[in-house]
Amino acid sequence: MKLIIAIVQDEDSSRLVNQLMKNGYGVTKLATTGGFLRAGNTTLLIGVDDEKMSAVMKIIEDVCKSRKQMTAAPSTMGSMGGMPGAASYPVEVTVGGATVFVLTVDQFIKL
Ligand code: 2BA
Repeated sequence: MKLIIAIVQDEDSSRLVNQLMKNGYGVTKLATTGGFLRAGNTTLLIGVDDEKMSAVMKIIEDVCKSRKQMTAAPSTMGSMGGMPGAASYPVEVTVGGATVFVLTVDQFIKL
């Protein structure tokens, strides 16, 4: 069994959860924040049997299309990653798509 940890854009998350549920996969949705943009994103935990991995990856790929976006990146100076009053600067970032980690699950227990 694998645990898929997928970090996706908030705007893609509802559709992705719907698609996963519709296809019978269990999913947990977490509200998270990206370290670079300091903006909300969504992390999904999806436990899946090994042979279903590629089907789940296909759903993620189909729903989470990447696109380019200009954004104001925060200054990364200072101990907490930003200095009060420091100017932000515009950067082009690729958003959407998905950042996916796949972990092997030792045990899956429901009590
Ligand atoms: P953020 O850290 O907010 O990053 C959002 C997007 O900003 C990134 O998209 C990337 O396109 C851009 N970006 C990140 N760091 C950058 C930098 N130093 N300079 C220029 N552009 C930069 P993704 O790479 O698709 O990442 C989307 C979200 O996935 C990230 O949000 C973060 O929450 C998570 N993530 C990405 N890589 C990760 C990792 N190695 N470990 C844990 N979480 C990760």
